[in-house]
Amino acid sequence: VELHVELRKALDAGRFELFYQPQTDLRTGALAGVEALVRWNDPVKGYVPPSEFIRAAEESGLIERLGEWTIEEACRQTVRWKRLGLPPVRMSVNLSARQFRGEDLYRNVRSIVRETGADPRQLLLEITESVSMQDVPRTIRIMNELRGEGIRFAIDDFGTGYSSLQYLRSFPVRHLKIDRSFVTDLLRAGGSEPIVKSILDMAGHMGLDVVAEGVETEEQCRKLRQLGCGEAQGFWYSRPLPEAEATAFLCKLK
Ligand code: G
Ligand code: G
Ligand code: MN
Ligand code: NA
Repeated sequence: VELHVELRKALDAGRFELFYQPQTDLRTGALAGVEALVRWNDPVKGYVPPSEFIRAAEESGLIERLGEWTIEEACRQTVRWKRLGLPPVRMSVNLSARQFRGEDLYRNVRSIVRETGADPRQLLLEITESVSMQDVPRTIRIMNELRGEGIRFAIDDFGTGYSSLQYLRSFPVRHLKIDRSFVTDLLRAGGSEPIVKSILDMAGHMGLDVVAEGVETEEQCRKLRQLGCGEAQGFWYSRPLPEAEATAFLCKLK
């Protein structure tokens, strides 16, 4: 069976789940937010990561449904956590290129937010650098429409694409995510430290918050803090957690 057929069946059968990975404020150690990461829970294969199906979902057009489901589920989760008495959690959600190119993103997101009763100010939509650069005026227009609802944006995988700094300045974004590859290479002699420093320096001047991805060791953490990076996400703090474990994680912090 072709992958996109399997994916469609899985979507109909409710076999997708969101995992949540905590993001930590490096200055205070407090929770800064979580990133929702989709998983396909297949009865035979177990949890299948997005690297194995996002492309097929994009190519088949299924990503529009899957993406809407993801935003809706992330919104519902913020409401469930609120009902448990937890403080509002910033919820990052990844948008795919195709979702962002679709005409209805603004209306869809707006209606999902209204129907779920989520607070749009908790939502932080992540778009990759390459997606944001495809049609810059249009990207800015859609971002501004959603900004009008109180939704914020982050540029994901920053440093791996070719965004002009001039364009970056005109995007209504407040957050950059430093790509994991730079964190991995941060402590090696001749590694990525100069690049990370430059990104942090630029972000500081532009008033952008920075999240470093893929932080796996205490040494990386210490270095990032020393360089003035605001937030970190990675296995050092926590793997992406299924709902029940993420809820337990948040309850422990309260
Ligand atoms: O979950 P994992 O750590 O394997 O994620 C791998 C990649 O898949 C991430 O870089 C992320 O950009 C992408 N991804 C995860 N969840 C989603 C999602 O809900 N929608 C889209 N479009 N991409 C996602
Ligand atoms: O949105 P993005 O594509 O960056 O999603 C983050 C991806 O990176 C997810 O697939 C997540 O499981 C993975 N990830 C998160 N933390 C770490 C980490 O510390 N190390 C590695 N190798 N992968 C991580
Ligand atoms: Mn991301
Ligand atoms: Na990323």
